[in-house]
Amino acid sequence: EAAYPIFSQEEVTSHRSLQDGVWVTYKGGVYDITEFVAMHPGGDKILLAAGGALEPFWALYAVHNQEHVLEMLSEYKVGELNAEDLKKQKTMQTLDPYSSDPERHPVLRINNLKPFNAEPPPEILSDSFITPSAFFFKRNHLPVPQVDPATYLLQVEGLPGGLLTLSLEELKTRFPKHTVTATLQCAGNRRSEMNAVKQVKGLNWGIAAISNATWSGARLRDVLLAAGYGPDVARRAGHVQFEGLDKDVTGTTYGASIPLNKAVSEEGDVLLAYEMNGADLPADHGYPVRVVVPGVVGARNVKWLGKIIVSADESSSHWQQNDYKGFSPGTDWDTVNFKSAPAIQELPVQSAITAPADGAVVDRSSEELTVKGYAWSGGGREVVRVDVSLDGGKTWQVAQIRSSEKGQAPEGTPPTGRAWAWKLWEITAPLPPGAKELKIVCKAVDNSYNMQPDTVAPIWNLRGVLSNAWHRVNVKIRE
Ligand code: MTE
Ligand code: MO
Repeated sequence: EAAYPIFSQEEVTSHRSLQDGVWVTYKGGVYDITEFVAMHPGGDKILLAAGGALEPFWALYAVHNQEHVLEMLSEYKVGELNAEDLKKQKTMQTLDPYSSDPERHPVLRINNLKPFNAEPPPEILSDSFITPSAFFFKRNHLPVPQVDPATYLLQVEGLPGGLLTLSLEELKTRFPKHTVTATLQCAGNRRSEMNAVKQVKGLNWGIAAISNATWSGARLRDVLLAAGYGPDVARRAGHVQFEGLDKDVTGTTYGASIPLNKAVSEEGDVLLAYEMNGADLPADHGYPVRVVVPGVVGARNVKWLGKIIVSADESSSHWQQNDYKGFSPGTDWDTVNFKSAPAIQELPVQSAITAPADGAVVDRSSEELTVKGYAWSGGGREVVRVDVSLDGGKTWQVAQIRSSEKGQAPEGTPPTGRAWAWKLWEITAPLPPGAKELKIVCKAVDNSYNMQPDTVAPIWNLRGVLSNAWHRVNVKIRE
């Protein structure tokens, strides 16, 4: 191997821009990746590592395609880091930003450990209308921040009253406590089915990146009114931005925004929640305060809430601007223009089969089969019907919406436009005589008569979001 020149950390650190060149280190090697960055402007988080080590970024963004980066790196090697600076780097890197993450229940299926992303087994999901917090899916982009409730302060900016600062105690005592049962769903729920059509970028979620809980807290509307919100504000502002207290290595916090209308509407039910299922929010779900935006994609339900900003603009965060948007199946990473699509807010109608599992075998002697699942729609639209087929969609039966069960669904229909919670459904049907296999399919209909598309390919998109095709499960019958 040819001897490479030796560089100090200081020399590496002086290369942090396209003008001065972009250098990074990896395992003691020094790499000049200027050309790569110039070819992929803004497309890769790699620029954040400019002048420093790649390793801590890979610990944070473990999901980003490391193999591809490694391959590309080998072409750009220009030198070695001197021994002393390499030793310093290694000491720093043993400080794991995830070491204070909370314990999690072992039943969860882990999609990614650091940051922690996990979903429950589907059959657990449909066993209870309210998902116990330990089983609620968890989707973190960053380490879980440790927040001291005694010193926690929530800041509210951008209103005539000036900066409003609230302690946890003030949030709990100055505003009425409001309780809402709402389903959260990640935009990437059921992404694995898109992956099966053609590779997408993102965590390979199954059908359980969705859960339902009871949330209690102050209404965002009440807090904004207390900070001086009024009709004049509505004329100049259009968005409410949220910043989390979770930060990446550069100090950038998780952020998102929702339309101002949703935030201030009396029927919007947007909460600054401090309780989940009747207890303090668990660390993974945003302790001590998170935003709950019923009917809206998980990504806008900002956890570990630090700041609220009423603004003319959407959040400028990566997750609002360059992620969580839908595109045509024909759009790929070379042609995608994130500015051309709106940020996902309300989600489309969804349903899935939680039991039996795909590939299950049922005995002919059991004569009957019970199929279970969930159904939900965004924007407060109520699911009014779930159709189930056992023969791949040739014939259909209407499933029963379950009402008496653990963590019981409220009686009656929710107010129009405020159906925030999912519906659990089931159907028990005789095994069709002669059939060796059942092709079970489900599809839901909401009260705007929105229906799910029948196949994945026409809704495939490069980020694998909004995956809501008919859900299909195949089951063998053993004679
Ligand atoms: N809020 C912060 N501060 N940091 C995050 O990483 N992830 C978002 C959202 N809020 C996230 C966040 C995403 S993408 C989803 S789907 C939901 O939180 C998941 O909420 P849960 O972990 O309570 O299920
Ligand atoms: Mo998400």
